[in-house]
Amino acid sequence: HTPPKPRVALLGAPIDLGASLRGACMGPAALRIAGLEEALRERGFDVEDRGDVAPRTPAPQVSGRGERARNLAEIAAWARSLSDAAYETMRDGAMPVFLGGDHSLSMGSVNGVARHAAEAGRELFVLWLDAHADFNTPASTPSGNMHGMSAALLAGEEGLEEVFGDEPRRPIDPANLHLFGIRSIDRDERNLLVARGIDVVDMRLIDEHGASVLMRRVLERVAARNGMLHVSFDLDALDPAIAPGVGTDVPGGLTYREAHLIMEMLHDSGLVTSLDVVELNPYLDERGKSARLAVDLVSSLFGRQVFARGPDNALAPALP
Ligand code: 5AB
Ligand code: MN
Ligand code: MN
Ligand code: MN
Repeated sequence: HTPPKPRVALLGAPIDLGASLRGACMGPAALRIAGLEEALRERGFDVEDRGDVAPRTPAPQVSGRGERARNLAEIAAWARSLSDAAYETMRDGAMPVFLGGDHSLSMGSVNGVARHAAEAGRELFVLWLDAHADFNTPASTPSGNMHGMSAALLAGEEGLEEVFGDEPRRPIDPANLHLFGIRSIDRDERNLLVARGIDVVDMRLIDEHGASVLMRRVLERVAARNGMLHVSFDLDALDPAIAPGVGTDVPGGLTYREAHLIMEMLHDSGLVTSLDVVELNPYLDERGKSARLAVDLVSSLFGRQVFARGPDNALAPALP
C-alpha cells in the first residue's frame, strides 16, 4: 500500500539578473508550456500552480557591490520573498517546486526550506546538481554574477550579508551540501571548496564509479540521519547536447540515462522534500528541447517508471 501523495506547489521565479546572459526569466513560462503541472498530476499528485512569486521592492539600504556582486539589491529582493514563499509552503505541508530563473533564486528557496527544517527539528541536506560549484563569493568571483555564489551563501560564507540583512538567514551545514555533476570550478572557488571540505562529486568520479554508487552514498547518509533533502537542479548539469537551453554550458555533462537514473533514485529514496529547477534559458533553447527534457526528468523524480519492481527497484534475489 502506498502513503498519500503530498501536495505539490509550483512557484515561478522569473529572475535572470544573477546571470550575465538574460533570458532565464522566461524559464517558468517554458516549463509550464512544456506541461510540468500536467505531468505531475498524471503521477497522482495534488498540484497547485501558485503562479510567479513577486520580488520585494529592492531595499535602498542594500548598497551596490559594483562588479563584485552584480545586481545585489535586485537579487536580495528576490531572495527575501522566495525565502518566505519556501518557508510558508513547507510549513503548510506542501512540497515547493521552484521554477527558475537563474540559480541565484536558490539563495531564497533553500534559505526558506532551511528555516522550516530548523523549526521542525530536522536536519537539511542539499543535493546540488550542476556543472558548476556555485561556491564563489564577492572576493573570489571572476564574473560578479550572483548565480555563481548561491551555494557559498547557503553554506554560510561571508561577504553577502546584505542579501538577507535583518531578515532570517539560516545557513546549512557545509557537510550537508553535496555537489554533483561538477566540471567547472574557478581557481579561488576551488581553494574555498577544499578549505571547507565540501563534498564535490565531479564528472571524473561519475565516469569512474557510476552515478548510482555515488547517489546511493548521498542518499544513505540523508536517510541515516532522518534528514530532509532539497534538490537544486541546474539544467547545465546535463550535457549541452541534450539540454542546449542554458546560458553557461560546459561539455561533458550528465547523459540522458545518467540523469534519469539520478531522478529515479531520488524518487525511490522518498527523501526529497523540495526542489529547484533552474537556469533554463528558453531564448537559447532549441524548439523547447531542454524544457521538455526538464519536465521529463522531474516526472522521473516524482515516480514515473518504466516498470515498477517495488520500492527500490531491487532485482529478485535469484531468477527462477
Ligand atoms: B550556474 C562561474 N563560476 O562564477 C562564475 O550556472 C560560472 O548557476 C557560474 O552554475 C555559473 O561566474 C553559475 C564562471
Ligand atoms: Mn548553478
Ligand atoms: Mn551551472
Ligand atoms: Mn548557468
